[in-house]
Amino acid sequence: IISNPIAGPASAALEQLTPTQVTFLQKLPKAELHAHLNGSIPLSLLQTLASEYLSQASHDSYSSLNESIKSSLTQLSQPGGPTLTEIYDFFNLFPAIYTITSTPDAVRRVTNAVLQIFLDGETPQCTYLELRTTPRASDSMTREAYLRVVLEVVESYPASQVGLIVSLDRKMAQEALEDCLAAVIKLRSEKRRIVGIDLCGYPTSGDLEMFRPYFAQAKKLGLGLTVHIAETTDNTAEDTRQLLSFNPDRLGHATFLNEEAISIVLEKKMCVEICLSSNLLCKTVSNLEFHHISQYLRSNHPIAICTDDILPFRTSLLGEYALLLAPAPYGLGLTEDQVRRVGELSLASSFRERAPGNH
Ligand code: 6MZ
Repeated sequence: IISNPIAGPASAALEQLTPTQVTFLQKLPKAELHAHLNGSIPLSLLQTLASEYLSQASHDSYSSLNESIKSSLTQLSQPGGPTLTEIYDFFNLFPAIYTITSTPDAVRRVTNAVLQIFLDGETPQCTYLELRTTPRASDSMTREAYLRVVLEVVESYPASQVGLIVSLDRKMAQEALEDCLAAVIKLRSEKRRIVGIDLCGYPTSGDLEMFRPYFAQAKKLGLGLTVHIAETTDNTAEDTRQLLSFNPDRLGHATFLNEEAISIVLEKKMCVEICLSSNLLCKTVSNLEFHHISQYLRSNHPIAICTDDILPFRTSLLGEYALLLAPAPYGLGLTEDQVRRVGELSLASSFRERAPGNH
């Protein structure tokens, strides 16, 4: 059920469940709304791509990689994948992953593999998936070409099953943002299946004000907006205030919202995308008992349970739902009725209706 061989919190929770409970979770209608493409590549495929890269790269191109990329490539090829001591270790992996997924062929293969994990098989992980990814230009692709490759795979599934969110990275320069938005506008005009925009990346970097006109433009196109917010204690109150002023429909993580922010989120009913294993393994939440999900469950506020990045967080959507159902200390010990309600809330918060042709 979980593709990473090293156990994490989700596999420990799954082990606590009876076969009947597992079947209940498998059949439960639910939406995965927060899954990053390049954080969800199965370890076996990453290892294949890493060895292909190492065998094809000329000695010069390998030796030009910096030591940290070389060390991440080595970590990725260990049986259990990378070890995370804190959230910043996680972000340091991406330069290595991007080194081996920078051709159209690699992007097609990883997108296919990730969609298969979530959607194929006898018991798909979810009823509906919103996959997100950051358009990346390389020697062999423009950002638009990157999106076209991903969309081609996404659109091989029905619109009722999957939609694409285009992520913008907090570190992007204005020129890259312009390029991304131009590609999104063009692809929407061709009725390609982009349903929303996300803001992600290293939690404290970037000049947020620069994003304002781009988010406004995306909203005008009818796209949903979700932003990673207050993910670490390093995020300031001003950062949070600014992100909320963009009027997002959904929020990623929202772990460290202050009182003022919480009241806005509750009043505007912004859906909170909750990634339990991600928070535990990045150590932004020490224990499920203290997780901010509790306040939203108490007030029946819209939430969606999501995986974030299944590879480093050693999870699956089923595993994340197991964390709801399993008894403490393995999980939150919710009842099946409560878990069913959470599944409904996730489906109600999707951007599915925003697919071209639907609005
Ligand atoms: C913030 C995250 C993230 O877009 O290349 N990403 N950003 N917080 C997180 N939680 C721990 N997990 C992933 O997928 C990888 C990119 O998603 C963002 C990072 O910017 C990462 O580079 P794509 O498909």
